[in-house]
Amino acid sequence: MNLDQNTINKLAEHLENCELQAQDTLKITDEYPQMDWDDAYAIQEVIKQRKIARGCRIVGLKAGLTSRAKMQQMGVSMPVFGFLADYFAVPEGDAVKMSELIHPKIEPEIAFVTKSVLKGPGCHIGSVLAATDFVMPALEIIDSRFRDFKFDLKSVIADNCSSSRFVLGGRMRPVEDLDLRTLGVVMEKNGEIVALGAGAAVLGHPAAAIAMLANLLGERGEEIPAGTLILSGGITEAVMVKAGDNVSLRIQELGSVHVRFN
Ligand code: OOG
Ligand code: MG
Repeated sequence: MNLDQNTINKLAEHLENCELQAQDTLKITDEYPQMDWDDAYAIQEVIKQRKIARGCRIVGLKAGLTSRAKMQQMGVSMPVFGFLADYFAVPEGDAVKMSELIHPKIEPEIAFVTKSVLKGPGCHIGSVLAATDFVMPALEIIDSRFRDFKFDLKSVIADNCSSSRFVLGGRMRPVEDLDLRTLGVVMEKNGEIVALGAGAAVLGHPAAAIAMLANLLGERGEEIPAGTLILSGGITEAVMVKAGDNVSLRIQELGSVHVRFN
């Protein structure tokens, strides 16, 4: 670690205030180029603790930048991980309030819910599938706190990987009889197709994103408890949204989920 605890706390407070007040900022590595990976995750952790202290519950985890489409769109080359707080969840049928966000984008994902503990190192697709209770379609709304979504990997990790809102819907399906790689994915905005893909876009198999997360947490002595919701990462590029937009996602075998913005 290269940053002291005071600087980490100050950056966490600044980034969280940007989130809560829907204000953008410059990427923090501009001012702190010496920031390392541990510093970045330490800032994310302080943001999490600030939310818990305020009475929020942490309701899940997410992997991000797990598909080539997303890595290319954002100009980075490695997946990242973040957390989901209770108020990020938008019930299907409700509207996402644009006034609470800066410049949201939406992306199609496969959500996993676990039924047993996953603890790295050594987790692989097989361990993840064995530990999966069910999968379901998810729309993630990301909203980088960094101006024009311009960031590097360390800044985005500190910013809890642009996490903002998510919507779950469709059908809960156990994975036994599904090939998650070949599930077709269709996202529509206002009735027009804006993104097409298949599960394999995420690291060759979406369960590989969950295995990576378990192995990364394992390095820190942490595990993924049973019953954890995990977003496995955008399958296609993220798409800009504005007030009045309606977005729907259909995933083969998993049904559909919708959200609107106002
Ligand atoms: C970072 C968050 C990426 C995903 O699914 O790839 C993410 C970003 O693109 O702002 O959530
Ligand atoms: Mg995502």
